Amino acid sequence: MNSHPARDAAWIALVGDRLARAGFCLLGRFEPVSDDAVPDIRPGRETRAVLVVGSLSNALFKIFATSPEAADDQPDPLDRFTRRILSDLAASEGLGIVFPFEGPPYHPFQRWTLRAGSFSRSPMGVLAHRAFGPWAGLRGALLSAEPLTASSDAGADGPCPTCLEKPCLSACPAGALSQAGYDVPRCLAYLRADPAAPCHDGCLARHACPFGRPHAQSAEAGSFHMRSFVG
Ligand code: B12
Ligand code: SF4
Ligand code: SF4
Repeated sequence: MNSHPARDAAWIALVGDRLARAGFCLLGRFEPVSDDAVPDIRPGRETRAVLVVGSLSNALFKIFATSPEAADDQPDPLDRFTRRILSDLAASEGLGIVFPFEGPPYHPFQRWTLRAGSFSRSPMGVLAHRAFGPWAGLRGALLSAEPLTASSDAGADGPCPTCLEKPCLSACPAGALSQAGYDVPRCLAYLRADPAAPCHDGCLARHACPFGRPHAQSAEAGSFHMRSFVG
């Protein structure tokens, strides 16, 4: 007997509400095929649907800041907070869960988010969305053994293919971004050489994107992420 509620539009909305109350958001969903490299929930229990969970930093940070993980001086507080909250939600809904920070090898979270729709890959490497711009973090994937009965509500494709000027590319003071991609060592060398560089409060290239400006990271959230990136 299936003890879980039907995975219909009402259930998806309920999961979305629970995520929003905890500071997260439902970015999209898809039915995996073998090329997607989505794991089984456990041996013999295949994943039939994936719900991609993300966050917008400013909403998440308000809630995360009051959590025990934010105050315990242990490593990776945001990842531990995310694991606790999303694992509880997954268990209560009879879902599996995997995280982007598990690895290496890492789960291909950007590939999964592109499969869910509404995003495009930006020249910076991050995925961009018409409403959220380059500001959505990817936080987890909920795995359902039951197929979803509601059809996908993915919106229009992400903005990058039709963004002709690509202001993100020219905004990098280190010249680390070009049509050829993101030169990570060059970006890091610039940041490490200049502790006063404005990028330490958030990547200037991301801030140059005209999409999703209301969701741009605050200096507090930006410096939290940049500290963990610069190491
Ligand atoms: C390793 C890693 C890095 C490494 C190396 C990236 C690389 N060259 O592969 C480093 C440390 C450089 C890095 C940096 C950043 N990262 Co990073 N990173 C990851 C991680 C943990 C694994 C990537 C991976 O190997 N996946 C496995 C492959 C098989 O999966 P995939 O989906 O097909 O992966 C694709 C991406 O890796 C992409 N890619 C290639 N080069 C780059 C470069 C960048 C900057 C990004 C974002 C992606 C990217 O190409 C892969 C093949 O299609 C992912 C989380 C995850 N699980 O995916 C985050 C992730 C890709 N990173 C992310 C972000 C935001 C960043 C930063 C921008 C944030 C920051 N401040 O720390 C920085 C860049 C610095 C800046 N200028 O601001 C986000 C992207 C969110 C989005 N909207 O797309 C992710 C998803 C983490 C998250 N939890 O949200 N990252
Ligand atoms: S500036 Fe244009 S190309 Fe760059 S991330 Fe934003 S929409 Fe994409
Ligand atoms: S953090 Fe600064 S140096 Fe690095 S890619 Fe962004 S704008 Fe360029």
